[in-house]
Amino acid sequence: MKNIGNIISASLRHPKPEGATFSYGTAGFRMQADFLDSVVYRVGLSAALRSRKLNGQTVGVMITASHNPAPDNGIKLVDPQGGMLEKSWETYVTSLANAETDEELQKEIEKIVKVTKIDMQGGMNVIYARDTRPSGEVLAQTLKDALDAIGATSTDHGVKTTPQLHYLVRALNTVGTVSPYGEPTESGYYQKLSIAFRKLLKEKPRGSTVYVDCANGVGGPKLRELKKYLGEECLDLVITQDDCGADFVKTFQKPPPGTKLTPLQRHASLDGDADRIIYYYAGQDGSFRLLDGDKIAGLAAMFFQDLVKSAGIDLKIGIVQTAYANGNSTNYLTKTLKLPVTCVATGVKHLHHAAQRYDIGIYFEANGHGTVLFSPTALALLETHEASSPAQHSALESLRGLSNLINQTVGDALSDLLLVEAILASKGWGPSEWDSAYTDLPNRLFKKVVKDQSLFVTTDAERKLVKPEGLQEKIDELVAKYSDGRAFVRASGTEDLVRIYAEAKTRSEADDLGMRIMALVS
Ligand code: 16G
Ligand code: MG
Repeated sequence: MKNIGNIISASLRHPKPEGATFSYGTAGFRMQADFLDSVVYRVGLSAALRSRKLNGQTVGVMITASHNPAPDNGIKLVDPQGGMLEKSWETYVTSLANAETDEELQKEIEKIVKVTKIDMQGGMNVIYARDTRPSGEVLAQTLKDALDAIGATSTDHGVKTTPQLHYLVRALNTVGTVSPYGEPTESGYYQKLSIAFRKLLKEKPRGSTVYVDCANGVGGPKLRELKKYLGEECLDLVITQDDCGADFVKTFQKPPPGTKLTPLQRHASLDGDADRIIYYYAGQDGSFRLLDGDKIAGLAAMFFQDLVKSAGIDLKIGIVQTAYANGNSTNYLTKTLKLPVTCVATGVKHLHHAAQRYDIGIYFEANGHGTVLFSPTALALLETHEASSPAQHSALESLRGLSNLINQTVGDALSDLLLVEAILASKGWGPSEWDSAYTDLPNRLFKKVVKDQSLFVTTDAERKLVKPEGLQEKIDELVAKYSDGRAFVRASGTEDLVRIYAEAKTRSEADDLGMRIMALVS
């Protein structure tokens, strides 16, 4: 490889911390920013190799640690179609990140080139962006160091939300093709979303307000930008920057401290890199109500089912959830709407993959990560189908609009916000009508620091433990004692601990079940 000398000499400036082991987790590498330098350098090399493997198509790199504390950071790769890095490549990236010496690094690079049969003659294109974390700027420099050393063409897109970077990657790779994804710029992204949203609202003024807390992250400035494109008459957005965000609201089931809820007023919280959103509101009686990812999935499923029926077309709708989905949300989808539901392991990449099996695949994690995917067949049908009545025409137009409004590369808080708002506007609903589809089963989430989280091995989409031996039987025995009881234990993919989820018919039963399993795990 002709640039190997450059790669190794630049690598001297980014030495690997001795003995450290890095793993490509649920959403890439994530840790205290101080330890990330060598990882970022090597991810840069991997991105370039991946691009070369795919004939120079543009690959994306995002520097973010999502909702983790400010001193953390992370890095992940985006494949040319805008989705997450293909699974088999996670191993290669990990082997580069863990090469102990520069000689080993060279060997690993040469091995990847050989094993994946990369023809090194030709260009490599990589774009990158970061969220607003203070450590992002220096890490972006390191990334550039790697891309320069290996000889890749690269563009720094500065501060972006994670889904914006995914959008840019897909848009860049589809310029001039039969299905261009959109103009490959940040303003192209806002234009695509806002034009679709205004069309869906049929330019009708919405006249009500939604309060959005952007978790002190990159969502704040970007939502402010999007707001300019939307126009006040379409949607009145009040943007706040609380420190907590979606994770706090979901975990503690209360509004961010300092946020006062007026009954029936819509509120939403994003996370740090704006790929996750949840809604909440106060009921007429002032009680706190959560409208999480499951509720968004339910709303979207109901809406898409109606539209597909009204449009008179045959498209198979399916929903993908994880074990964290509330039992009653699954009941609503399967028993009330009678739609197929698949359960997969935690992490956007697993849901995304499973959702691609449907014509319209709706996927949401309870924590608010999610989107809706239209298969190529579905898109073609929407394009060509001729309506035989004004009602069919209108439903088809709405489906077309939604396919543009929804970011199909990855879950996107800004796009999901507009999706929810478009559905509510179309139904003339407030949050309580939306909420009335079903009532969540009371549930509790615990975390437990253990000596070695790798001892906890799961199966059946993380719903059952195979190791430690005997533990699952004990959990089953406990669960059987509670009405509508369900519980599972899994190792976190982003933190060094074990998570415990329990739900049951009443609040006290859910608490009790969770606490007992916590004691078992200890
Ligand atoms: C990451 C995942 C998210 C998942 C969460 C689970 C992406 C973009 N993000 O944030 O989907 O819900 O991890 O974390 O894939 P845990 O393994 O610590 O429970
Ligand atoms: Mg995130």
